[in-house]
Amino acid sequence: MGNGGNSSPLFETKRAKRIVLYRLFAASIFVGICFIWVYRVSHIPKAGEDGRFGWMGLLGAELWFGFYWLLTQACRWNRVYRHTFRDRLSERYEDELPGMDIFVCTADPTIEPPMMAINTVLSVMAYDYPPEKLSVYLSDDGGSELTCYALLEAAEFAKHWIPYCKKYNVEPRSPAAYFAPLASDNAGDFTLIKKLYKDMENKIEIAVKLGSISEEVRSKHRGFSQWDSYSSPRDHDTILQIVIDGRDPNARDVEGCGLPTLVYLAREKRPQYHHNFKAGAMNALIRVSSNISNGKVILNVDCDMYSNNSKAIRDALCFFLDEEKGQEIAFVQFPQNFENVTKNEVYSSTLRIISEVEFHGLDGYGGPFYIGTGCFHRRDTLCGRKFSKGYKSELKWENRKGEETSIPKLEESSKSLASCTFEENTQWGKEMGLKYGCPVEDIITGLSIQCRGWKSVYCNPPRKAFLGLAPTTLPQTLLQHKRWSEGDFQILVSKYSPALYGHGKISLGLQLGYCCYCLWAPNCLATLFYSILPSIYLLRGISVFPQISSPWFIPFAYVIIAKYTWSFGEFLWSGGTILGWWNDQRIWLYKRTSSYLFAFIDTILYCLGYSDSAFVITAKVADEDVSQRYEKEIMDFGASSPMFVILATVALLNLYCFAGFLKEAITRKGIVGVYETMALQILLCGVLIVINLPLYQALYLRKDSGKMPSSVVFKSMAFVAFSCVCTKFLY
Ligand SMILES: *[C@@H]1O[C@H](CO)[C@@H](O)[C@H](O)[C@H]1NC(C)=O
Ligand SMILES: CC(=O)N[C@H]1CO[C@H](CO)[C@@H](O)[C@@H]1O
Repeated sequence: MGNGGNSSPLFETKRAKRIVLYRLFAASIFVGICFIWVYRVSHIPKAGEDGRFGWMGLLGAELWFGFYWLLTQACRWNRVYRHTFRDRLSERYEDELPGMDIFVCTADPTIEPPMMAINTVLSVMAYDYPPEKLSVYLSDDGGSELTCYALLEAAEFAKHWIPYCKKYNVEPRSPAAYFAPLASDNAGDFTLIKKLYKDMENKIEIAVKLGSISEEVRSKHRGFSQWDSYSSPRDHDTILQIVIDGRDPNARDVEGCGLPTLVYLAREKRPQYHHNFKAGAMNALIRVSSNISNGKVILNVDCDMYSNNSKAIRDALCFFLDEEKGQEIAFVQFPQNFENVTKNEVYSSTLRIISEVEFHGLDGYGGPFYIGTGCFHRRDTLCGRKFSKGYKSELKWENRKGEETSIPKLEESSKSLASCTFEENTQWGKEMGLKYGCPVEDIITGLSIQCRGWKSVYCNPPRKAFLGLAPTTLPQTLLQHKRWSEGDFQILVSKYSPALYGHGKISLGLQLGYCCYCLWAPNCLATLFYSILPSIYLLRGISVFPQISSPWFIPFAYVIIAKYTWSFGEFLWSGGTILGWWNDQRIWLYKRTSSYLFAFIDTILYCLGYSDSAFVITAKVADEDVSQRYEKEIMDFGASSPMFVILATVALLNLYCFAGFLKEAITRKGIVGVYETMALQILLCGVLIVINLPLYQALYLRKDSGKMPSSVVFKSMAFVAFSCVCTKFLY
C-alpha cells in the first residue's frame, strides 16, 4: 500500500449502479398505480348495484398497496455499498486498536442448548485480534448452572482451540461449524483437537442429560457456590464469574500466548422486578463490562450466531477509525445470515431482499436499523452520548495495567451493577443503554441513537460475518414474523414513532424506511381483502377489474408485470433461485394473512389495554423428522395453530370459488365472453390456488407428521361452508 499516509480512507462507499434507470422505472410504475386509482374512483358502481361494497373495499386496498409500495421505494431509491480496507487499518493502527467487549446473550438452556452458546463464545474468542484487548461476556438469563459449567469447559478448550486456529488459519472458528463438514482422517493436530472437542462435548451433553453437574465438578470451582441461594431462573442473586482474567499473566494458552477475558453473568432476578428481557440483560452487561474491561467498542451477538469470519471485527473498526467519516458513525450493523437454509428456502427465512437490497437502501439515508445482533457499537453512544460536530471521541487503546484489583474484589464490585435495584431512579432503559418497554427494543434504541445525530453503516461483505439458525417449520416462521411485525407496529403507535419522534432529526428517506417496516402488520387487511373478495365475485359473476379490451386494462397489466418482473430479477440478482422466489411469494402471502393479522389485532388490543404482549422465543432445536423434511424442502405444518385455520380457509375458499366458476362457465358455454370480462379475477384466483398447492396437499394428501392437523381441516372447511352460505344470502 505504497501511498499509506492519512489521506487514503479506511472504507469507501459506492452508489448502486444504474440507479437513474431504476428511478425512471419506479416512476413509471407509480404512474400506472395512479391510473389504477383513477379507474377505481371513476367507475364506482351506483348505490344498489352489484359489487358496490367490494368495489369500495378494493379501492381502499389499492390505495394502501400504492402507498405501501411508495414506502418500499425509500429502501431502494438510494442504495449504497460499503467496502473496507483492512490492510490500511493494520498499517496505521495495529498498536492502537481499541478494547473490544463482546456480549453473547442466551436466555434459556433448553431452547438454546449450552453447546450452541459456547460455540458462539469460542468463535468470538478466536477473533483475529490482540487477546489482551478482547473480552467476551456471556449473559445467561436462564441462570443455568449447566451453561456456566459449559463455559468453564469452553475456557479450558479455548487454550487449545485459539492457538490451533491461529496456527492453521482455521475458518470458521466455531468448532462445531469447523468440524461438521470435515472427515476425521486429517493428520496431526487435527485429530487431537477434534478429540478434545468431542471430550468436552461429551462432558457437557452428559451434564445436560442429567440436568445437573456432578459434586466433583461443583467442589472444584468456587463459582458454583453462588447457586446456593438460587431458587429459580426468576429469583436469584447476581451470579458473576470471571472465568479467564486476560490481565492475569498466568492466563495463557498452550502456546504461551495471552487469552481474552471471559466472564459469566446471570444478573439478579426477582419476581417483583421487571427484567425487561434482552434489553435488561444488555444494560447489565454494559455496566458490568465497564467495570471489568471497559472496551470502547461493543459487539453483541445472539447465542445462535457464530462468527464466520475472524476478521469481521477489523471490518467494523475500519468504519469507526476512519479519520474523515468515522467520528459520526455510532454503530456498524452486519446482516443476519443463516447457516441452516436449504437451496430454495422453503420458508423464505434468509431475509434475502431485506439484507441484500433494503438495508443498503436505508444505509444511503443515514443508516440501517440496529437489529439486535451482529452489531458493533461505540460504548459511549450506546450509553446516551449526543453527537456534536468537532468533538473527537478517542477509541484508541489505553492500558489498564495500573489498576490492579484482585479478581474476587472485581467480581464483588461488578455484582452490584447487575442488581435489580441498580436502575431505579436512573436513566438506564430511557436515555442510557437499550430502551425498555417494547418487544423490539433494538429498533427503538437504534432510532434514538440516530435521532441524537449519529449515523450508522451497513457492512455486508460477500463472505458473511455471522451465521445463525433460521426457523425450520412454518409455525416457527409465522411466529417469528408475528413477533417482529407486532413489535414494529407498536413502535409506530408509541411515543417513538419514527414519523413523529424522528421528525426533523433523521432524513425523510430514513423515516419512510422505518415506516415501511413499522407498517408490516397493517398490510394484512388489504391482502386478506384482495385474496378473498375478487374470488367470491368471480363465483357470483361480478366483474371488478377492467375488460381486456378496455384501455384501463393497460395500467393493471403494466403494474403487475413490471412489479413482478422486478421482484423476480431482484431476487435472482441477490443470489436466490427461481423456485426460491416462488416460495418467497408464498411466504409473503402467508405471513401477511396470518402473522400480520394476529400482530395487528394484538397491537390494537394492547393499545386498548386488553392484553400484555408476551415475548415468545422461537425454538432452535429440531427433532429428526422435522429436520429431514426441512432438508427435503417439504413444508411442515404439524401444529394446530389458529394461523393455519386462516391460511387453509383462504386457500379452500379460492379453490371452491374457482371450481364453482368453472362449472358455471362450462355449463353455460360462455367461457370466451367470461374470459374477456373476468380475466384478472381468473388470474388472481388461479395464482392463489397454484401457490397454495403444498397447503392442499398438507390438508388432504399427506400422511406424515408434518401434515395439517385434522382440527385445522375441520375448522377451515366449516368456515368455508359458512361463508358460502352467507354470500348466497347476500346476493
Ligand atoms: C463462511 O465462511 C466460509 C469460510 O470459512 C466461507 O467459505 C463461506 O462462504 C462463509 N459462509 C457464508 C454464508 O458466507
Ligand atoms: C438445529 C438444526 O436444525 N440444525 C440442522 C441444520 O442443517 C443441517 C444440515 O442441513 C442439519 O444437519 C442440522 O441438524
